Amino acid sequence: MKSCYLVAALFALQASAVHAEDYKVGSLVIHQPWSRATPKNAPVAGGYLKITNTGTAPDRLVGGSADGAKRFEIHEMKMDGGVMKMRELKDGLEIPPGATVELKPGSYHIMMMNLSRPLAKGDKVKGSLAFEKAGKVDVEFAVEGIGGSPAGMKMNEHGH
Ligand SMILES: [Cu+2]
Repeated sequence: MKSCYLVAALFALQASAVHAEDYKVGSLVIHQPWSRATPKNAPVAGGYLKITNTGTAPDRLVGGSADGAKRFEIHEMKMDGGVMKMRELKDGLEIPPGATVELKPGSYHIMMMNLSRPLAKGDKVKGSLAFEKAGKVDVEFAVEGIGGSPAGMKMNEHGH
């Protein structure tokens, strides 16, 4: 019964990001990178994806790049004294062996900062991800609609 539930959950997730693709590097599989359309004059966009480590050793997402973004950071969101705050993960994000780590709104995410142009729904943003062991892989972020912002995800909390 557990596997049926998982399959249903996977279909639900895929339906929300139908334009995106999977990428492989080393023993890592990167599922469906996507981003969100940005409001005019908002120089920041989130990047979301899932990373599965099919190997036997841990790896870390340590950086990357996105076309048009001067800065590319890996963030986490956490409750801090009742307020949702985000901070940069300076040492990157660990992908344990056999695990799938999801970067999603309200949780771990990539922050594309100082964007040279707004992102529009349907755009593809070329970029790359850098892993400590697996190395670098080129990916493409599919830009979805603006949708609702996760609670507490405010630009002024970045403090950069
Ligand atoms: Cu952030």
